[in-house]
Amino acid sequence: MPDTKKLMTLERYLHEQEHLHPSATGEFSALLHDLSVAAKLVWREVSKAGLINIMGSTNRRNISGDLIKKLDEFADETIYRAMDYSGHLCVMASEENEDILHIPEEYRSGNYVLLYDPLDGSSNIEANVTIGSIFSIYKRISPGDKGTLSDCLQKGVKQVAAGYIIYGSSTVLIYSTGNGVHGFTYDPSVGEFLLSNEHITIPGKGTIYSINEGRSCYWDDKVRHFIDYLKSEDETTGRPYSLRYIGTMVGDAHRTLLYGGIFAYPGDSKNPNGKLRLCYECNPVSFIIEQAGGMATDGEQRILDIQPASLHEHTPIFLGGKEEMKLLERFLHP
Ligand code: AFP
Repeated sequence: MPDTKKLMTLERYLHEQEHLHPSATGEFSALLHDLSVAAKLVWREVSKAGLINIMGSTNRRNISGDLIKKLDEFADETIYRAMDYSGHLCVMASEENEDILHIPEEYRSGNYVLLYDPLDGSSNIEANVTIGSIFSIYKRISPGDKGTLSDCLQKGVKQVAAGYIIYGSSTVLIYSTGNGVHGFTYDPSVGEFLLSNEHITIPGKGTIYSINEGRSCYWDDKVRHFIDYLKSEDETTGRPYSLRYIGTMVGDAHRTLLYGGIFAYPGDSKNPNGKLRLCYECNPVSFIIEQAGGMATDGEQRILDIQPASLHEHTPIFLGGKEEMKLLERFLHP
């Protein structure tokens, strides 16, 4: 018999999961399927990013005569259009848009809310460095037909599903519906995402720290002492740690998910709330990290417990395996 794991497409996996839960309506499966279609379209453009520049360098129009769009704008529109018609969503919000995005009048309004960062790390595109798309799904809380801002401003703990797609040396979709974290790798030759990592767990202890050390002159002493500790030598505790920093949050978080260690974008004297966005980056990634057995905080409280006050607010973040997160706590709250 062939190894059926190798034949496990995202579609089939979602279908089988749905059957394990008799009350499931199939709405999640439909939403995740539509997201995977958007991911394939974004992957197609991302994988020819350099070519788009070459083709666009003369008259900024592609071969079909369409205006060439920046990739992040393309990803933003593609995800919106892949998700707007299904009747499952009542509202969306994207990191690229100031306000919430309503569902077009011609389509039904549904029970769910989608928040997304269409292309995280877009300043890395030109250098061919890993970028990704991140998503969060919530149940709507507002009455009525159209979704509202309040539907989008829910605590991360209310997420019913979250995940991301990484366009790296291969394209990988990671998601959780609160029942573990699962990964699917895109096989372009068959046009499908195939199950590659089921029930991913973050190592309890790692060997890597990940932070923009160029900003260390702005850090407070507690963060500095913690990082100094990780960098100092001690064989019995596995130090020094190695530094890895991509500058794409979803890439750094994905490596932390698989290899363990800690990723941080702390607040500092220039940016007290750090740089990363609570709703579009920190909540979905923290949901995944927690589901994989890790932890994510802003240094004071669990990221998923923060009540967002606005769509684009920032928060400091520290996430990683249990051992490094407990160690961090000792430095932040001695
Ligand atoms: P861009 O989308 O502008 O590239 O920003 C990416 C990002 O929001 C996040 O993905 C990175 O972790 C972070 O910025 C990197 O910021 P620094 O350049 O300040 O380290």
